Amino acid sequence: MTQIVLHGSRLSPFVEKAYRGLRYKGLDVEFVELGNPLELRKLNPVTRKMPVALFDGERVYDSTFILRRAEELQPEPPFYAADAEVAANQRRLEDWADESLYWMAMALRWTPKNAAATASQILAGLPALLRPVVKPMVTRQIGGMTRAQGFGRLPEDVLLRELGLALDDLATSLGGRAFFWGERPGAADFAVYGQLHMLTSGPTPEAEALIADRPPLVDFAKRVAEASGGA
Ligand SMILES: N[C@@H](CCC(=O)N[C@@H](CS)C(=O)NCC(=O)O)C(=O)O
Repeated sequence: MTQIVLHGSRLSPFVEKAYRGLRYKGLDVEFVELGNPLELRKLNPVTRKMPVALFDGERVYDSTFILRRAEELQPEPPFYAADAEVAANQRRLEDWADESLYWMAMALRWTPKNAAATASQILAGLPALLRPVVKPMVTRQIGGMTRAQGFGRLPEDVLLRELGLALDDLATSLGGRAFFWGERPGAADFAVYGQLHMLTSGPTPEAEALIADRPPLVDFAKRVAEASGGA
C-alpha cells in the first residue's frame, strides 16, 4: 500500500480536509505536525502552503490535489459522483468552501476583536520568549492577506450577516440529507467540514454561535468526523 505522510497543522481547514479525506478512504496516512514556516518552504517550495503530502516520497501540495490523488489510488468510496453534472456541483462546492467560505472565516479570525486570540492560537507551539516578537508580524502578515482579499475590509456586522447567509445556504443545500450529495461524504463535504472546524476552534465565538443556531450543520459536522475516524 502507498505510504502517505501528511504535513501541516490541524488548525488549517485544508489540512483537516485532506487528513479526514485520506482517513475516510482507508489509506495508510501518517500525520506530521509542521514545526515552523521554514520547514513548510522546504517541503513545498511551489506554493509554500499547507497541507503537503508525500505519496511514497512524491510531493503533492494543495488539499484538492491531494484528495484527487487519493481518488486515483483508491477509487472506492468515491469523492466525486460518476454523474458528470453532480461531480461538477461537488467540485464547485469544494472550491467555494476553500476559496470563499475560508476567507470569510479568516476575516472573522482577524477582526480587531479576535486577532489576539487567533495569533495566540497559531503561536501556541512557539517558545514563550519568541511569541511577543512574532505576534505582531503574524498579525500584520496574515491579517493583511484578509484585507487584500476583500472580506477583511467589511465591518464586522456585515461580515457576520454574510457568514450567517452562507451557513443558511449550506443548511438548505443539505436538504435533510446526511451529506451534501446523499448518504456518503465526498471531497466537498470534507472541504466544508474543514471550514466549520476552524470556525468552531476557539477565536471566533460569533461563528460558533451562528453554527450552533443551525443544528443541521452541527449534525453534519459530527457525521463527517465519525465517517473519518472520529476526533
Ligand atoms: N488551496 C490551498 C490553500 C492552502 C492554504 O491556504 N494554507 C494556509 C493555511 S490555512 C497556509 O499554508 N498558509 C501559510 C502562508 O500563507 O504562509 C489548499 O487547499 O491546500
